[in-house]
Amino acid sequence: MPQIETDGLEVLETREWVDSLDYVLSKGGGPNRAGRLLQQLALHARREAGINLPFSATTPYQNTIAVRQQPPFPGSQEMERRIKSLVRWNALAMVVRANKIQEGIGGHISTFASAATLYEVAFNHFFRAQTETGDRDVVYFQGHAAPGIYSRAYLEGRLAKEKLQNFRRELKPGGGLSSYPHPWLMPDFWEFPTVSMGLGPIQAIYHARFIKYLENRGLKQTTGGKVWAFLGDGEMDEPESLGSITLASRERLDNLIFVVNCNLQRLDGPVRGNGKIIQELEAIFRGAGWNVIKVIWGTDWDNLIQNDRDGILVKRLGEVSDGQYQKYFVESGSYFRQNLFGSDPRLLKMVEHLSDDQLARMRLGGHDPIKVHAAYKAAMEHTGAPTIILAKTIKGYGLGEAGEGKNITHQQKKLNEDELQMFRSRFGIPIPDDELHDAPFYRPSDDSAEIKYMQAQRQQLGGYMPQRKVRATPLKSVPESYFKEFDKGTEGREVSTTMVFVRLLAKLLRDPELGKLIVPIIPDEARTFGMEALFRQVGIYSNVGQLYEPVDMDTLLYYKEAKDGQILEEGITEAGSMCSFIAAGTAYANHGINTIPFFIYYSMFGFQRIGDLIWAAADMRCRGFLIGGTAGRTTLAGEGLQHQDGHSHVLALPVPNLLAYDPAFAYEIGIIIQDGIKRMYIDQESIFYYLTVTNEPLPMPEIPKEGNVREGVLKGLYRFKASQKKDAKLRAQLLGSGTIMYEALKAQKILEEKYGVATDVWSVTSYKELYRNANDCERWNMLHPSEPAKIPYVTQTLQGAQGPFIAVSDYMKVLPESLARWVPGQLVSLGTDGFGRSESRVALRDFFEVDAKHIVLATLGALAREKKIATDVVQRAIKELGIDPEKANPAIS
Ligand SMILES: Cc1ncc(C[n+]2csc(CCOP(=O)(O)OP(=O)(O)O)c2C)c(N)n1
Ligand SMILES: [Mg+2]
Repeated sequence: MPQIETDGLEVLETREWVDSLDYVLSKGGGPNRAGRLLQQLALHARREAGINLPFSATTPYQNTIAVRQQPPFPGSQEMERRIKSLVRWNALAMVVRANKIQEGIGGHISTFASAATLYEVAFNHFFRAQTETGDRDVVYFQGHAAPGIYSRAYLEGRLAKEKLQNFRRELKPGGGLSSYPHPWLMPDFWEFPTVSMGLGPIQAIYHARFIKYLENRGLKQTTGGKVWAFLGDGEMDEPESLGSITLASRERLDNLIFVVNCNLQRLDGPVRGNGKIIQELEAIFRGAGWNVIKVIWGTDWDNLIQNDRDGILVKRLGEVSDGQYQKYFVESGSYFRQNLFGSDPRLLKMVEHLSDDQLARMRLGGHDPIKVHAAYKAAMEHTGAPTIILAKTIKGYGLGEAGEGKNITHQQKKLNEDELQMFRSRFGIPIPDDELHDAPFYRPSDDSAEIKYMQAQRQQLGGYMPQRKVRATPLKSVPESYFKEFDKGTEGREVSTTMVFVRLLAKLLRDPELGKLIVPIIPDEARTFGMEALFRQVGIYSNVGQLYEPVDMDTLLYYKEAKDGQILEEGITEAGSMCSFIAAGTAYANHGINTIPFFIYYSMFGFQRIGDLIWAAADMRCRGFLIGGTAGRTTLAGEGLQHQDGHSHVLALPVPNLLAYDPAFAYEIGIIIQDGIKRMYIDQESIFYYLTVTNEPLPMPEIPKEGNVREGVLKGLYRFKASQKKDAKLRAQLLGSGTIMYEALKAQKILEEKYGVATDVWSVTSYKELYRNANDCERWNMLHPSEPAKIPYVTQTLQGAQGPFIAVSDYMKVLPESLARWVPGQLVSLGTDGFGRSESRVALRDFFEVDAKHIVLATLGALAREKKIATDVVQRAIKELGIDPEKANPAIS
């Protein structure tokens, strides 16, 4: 803020300068020329007198768009006001009714109440369901503004009244409306689940980037669609909201528009009571290179601000804190006059022509369609950078005593009769007093002027929004040949399952049809996973190509960036990478393109770091493959506690439509990925995959000839290696997974050779699938008691195999234990519960008791419990195997 001058001569001098500038602005070259002139002045001042203008991250507390730059409003303001009132009423009624019928069912009134103008201007003039070039806009609606969006859809005739009546009552006969945007629950309506705060903004950024990627790679022909994200000012505190904003400017995402509803409040109270959220966000986004448009004051303020030649009013407006502004919203006009303008007699003079009432009704920018329209138009036309619109509003606008601007307003869902009456009258809804008590919905007839107007506007913009559609046609086939190679194994050559995966990926990338649809996503771990060959093969995506000579240009596998590069090398951001995964995995719906994302990352930084984004992906019916690299608690030598993952498969359990596999062998990976592509992209199932791969080089076996291995791999269990000792008296079954499978195979040998125990070794590729199937059967049996019981796949498969059953994996013991009820015999589970250690694989497996000797011991112990061998044998084995029975428990050490 500049100093305000009081010295008469200085004031005069300043006036002269300002007048000169005004002259240039009006008569000379306009704003551009004026801008250049100011820059030259600043340069001159620095060069001649060493004057450095102080850095300012913010601009004064006024609208970015000057009144004279405002375009004329293209529609009927009066008509749009009436429509907006109808939307407001039904949104409010929806929540009030729901809570009348069942107290505590929840819902939000005040968020949409503050955002109604922001949405309505966009619905009537900007959101394009289809552009002239066949493209479209995508919109991330603020999650808890959902009642307003439903309300509009009701007025548009897209949602029946019964649906609105069942807001938040989704299990009612005929269905209801979900509380927030959930594509899983309303797959024809919602596209993006946004109510977990912060996930909307970061996804919008990566989505806008992914659209440019599709265009630059020639997968999407048309351009011009915008990604809009409607956000709360409180929501901007989430690290995800701000964490990736420089990506948007770096990538020049002029197809991205953030609209932040700055109602100055969050759930509990003010967002920045002692500060100013609009100024804070302006500084952050300006600093990050965004185009920032502030929409603070409505038309009512235009004259005051224009007449503020010396800037004293704008200075005062900039001094007042948000907490105090909130107080003005709930106070009288006289309080406003005294408190804000009373600080300076000149200010009081500026408003003396306005009554207290007029002062109290001075509208804010976010409630003024003219200002909002101007901002949207400027955002649409801006090139070279993303735009953020910071619109000042009042939370609970229109609720009056029931909550307008009050701290309790976020949770307000009940209005008494007086409050309903007031709201009804304020917005002119033609419902008589005696019908008001249960807040009836109100929709004028189809041929009313309001409905006709809103329909015409939407028609002009290409249709209704939001609307979720699957726009891609299914893939025809998955080429078999790429997967077959893995059935042969490696003939003794040692390779890691990561290498197997990378090889498969490289092959798929070469396919003339499928290849271009693959989207490899890596958060700065390509070299960790031996994927650097792909840099050269398909290139790293860069929106500007490669503007430098890469340091390793003379090598075969140089770091190649290209405009049509295929790899999304995201840098160190698992959250950002996951957003790219979601954008690519939902492009079948959003853009009609069957992109197939493969996101490979350190498995430890997946579910436990970005679990909420994975949950959102599931909700969104996202497709693709999450690949947890260096997975397993004991397969990663040296790295220790922070890196060794022994629980991602447990964390994968809660995600309902996620299939999780822990493959041991090359052919298993081939089978799973082939079937995955088929199920997701040909059969169009709303599922996605999690596969763990490890970095331990091991010889990959051939696919067993006997049994239906393919089915077993996919369902989660099959016999990999039967014992040759048909006549053995002692028998047991070993269940192995991932790399620990090799320990099970070693144990099989020791048990047979040293202890005369014949064991079959089974490969468990997916505990999750087995668990899901068993529960499904059990549930069906419970509900159909008089029909023949369904037998879970795990039980069917192990039936006849003589127990005990010893299961071992590189994950927590709870995974196999989840199946205990359905395993036909005693189940003993070995796993890696506890914190990891920096050590060698051998030492780690000893520490976690998942190596061959512990498998042997567990097997003998189980046989002893079944009285098939004597305890002495087990006692002796502990010695023979070199196990220290007093060693610390890894689970808690
Ligand atoms: C990650 C997350 N944390 C907490 C919440 C609960 N919550 C829902 S709305 C809300 C306040 C939102 O404030 P703001 O972003 O300013 O939106 P407004 O309603 O004011 O427009 C909170 C805390 C949530 N939905 N997501
Ligand atoms: Mg808010």
